[in-house]
Amino acid sequence: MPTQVSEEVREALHEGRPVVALESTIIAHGLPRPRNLAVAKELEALVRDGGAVPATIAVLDGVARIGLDDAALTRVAEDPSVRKLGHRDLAPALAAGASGATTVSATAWLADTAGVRVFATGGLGGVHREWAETQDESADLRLLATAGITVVCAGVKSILDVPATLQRLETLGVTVVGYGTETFPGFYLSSSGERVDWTVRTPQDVARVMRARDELGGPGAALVVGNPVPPGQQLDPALHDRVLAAGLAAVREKGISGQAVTPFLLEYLTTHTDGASLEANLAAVRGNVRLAARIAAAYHEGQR
Ligand code: PSU
Ligand code: MN
Repeated sequence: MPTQVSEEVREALHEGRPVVALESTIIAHGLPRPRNLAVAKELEALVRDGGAVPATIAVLDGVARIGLDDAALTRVAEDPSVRKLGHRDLAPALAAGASGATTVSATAWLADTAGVRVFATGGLGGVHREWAETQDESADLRLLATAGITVVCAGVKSILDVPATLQRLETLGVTVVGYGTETFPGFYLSSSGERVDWTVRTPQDVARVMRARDELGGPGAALVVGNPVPPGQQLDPALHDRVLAAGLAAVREKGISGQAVTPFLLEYLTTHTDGASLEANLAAVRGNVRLAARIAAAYHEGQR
């Protein structure tokens, strides 16, 4: 089998216990070493504290792994040959026996296929600000239009064109709700300033939306739960805007394109904010992982 579900995750799914999927691109390509490994372990511990089983997802030696042991997690964090895999890269990576970290699109695909209902990440990919020239739009959006999974995120990355990304999510039929907020979160920032049509306030609220979706049937599409980073832990908005403008100029000057754009900008912000953007990013991810565990628990509670 090209897909391997860890024993712990398999048992939890079989017994109807809550499981939370975690992506690995943030570990391999979104966070600086060596801190990334500590974060990967911390996120798994947060899922467990919330009463769910963590399923970190990655491809190792041509096998899509759902639920990683310590050795696998360490490889994802430390091995520089670990690539970045979107969902379109999964089949060639498996065929070639390659190793790679999975983005939101690849993780959501594998999680959904394995029957994991809830997934936590930092910020989704989306429509880039230079879309008119580059047509760069993350494959995350396209996949979320077809995978019936609940994704807890701090909105979409603020390096993107947020209004355009929200428009695209609407076109694709992806449900978007704000968690305790009337505005869509802004990744490093608590608010993007854009309004959301629906607001939920508790994990049980989200579980009710999930169950309503199950009962409706019809075409599958993701439920995006936008969970803001607490205002006290957000990046200073003026600093954010200033450094991001310089980062976007650097992308143009250096001619960076394709998969490299997002990791470059995340690292640029970390360096040029003296690590403040990294702390905001981590605060957002931790909050999302905690909430995802509570949502998974509430959903499974209602199933019994
Ligand atoms: N959230 C973070 N850091 C990240 C990502 C999300 O806090 O690095 C990753 C996710 O894996 C997402 C990817 O799918 O960035 C988007 O990359 P691209 O824009 O190239 O599609
Ligand atoms: Mn892209």
